[in-house]
Amino acid sequence: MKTLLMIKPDIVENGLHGEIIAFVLRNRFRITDLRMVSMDKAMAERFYEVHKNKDFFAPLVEYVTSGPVVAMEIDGENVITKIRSLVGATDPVEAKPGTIRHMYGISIRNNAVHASDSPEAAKKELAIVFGDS
Ligand code: 3AN
Repeated sequence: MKTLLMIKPDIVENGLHGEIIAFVLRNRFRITDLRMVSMDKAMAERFYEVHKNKDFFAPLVEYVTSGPVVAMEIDGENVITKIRSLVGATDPVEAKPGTIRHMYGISIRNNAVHASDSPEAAKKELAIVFGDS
């Protein structure tokens, strides 16, 4: 099973992506692909399609296209659930100590990373980010 873990633009801008990659590896996850990507508007809209009717959709697309992201393909048994638990709750205020969002998230929008939440989402998101490789 595979998932996508993506480090969001403000973290990359602040030079903290290396720490997150190291944290993932230290937790014994296997990164099978890794790429820095600048998402354009069309890519971001496809990526966040499930949220297209939400009021936070436009600012979310704006945010994720504001600079390069770092995308990781991670492989392993039950990796979707395991990575989601390493990432923590969507709102960093609710994320447990020791999770990526507790350590690096600053708000519900600027919550440091994205992690696929189902096998279908992982397949779609990996294709969007790594599709042309
Ligand atoms: P998760 O990333 O934990 O799966 P989703 O899929 O509900 O959470 O949300 C996708 C992204 O949309 C979040 N990572 C966050 O950046 C943004 N987001 C979610 N809820 C809100 C909200 N209420 N206000 C602003 N941005 C939000």
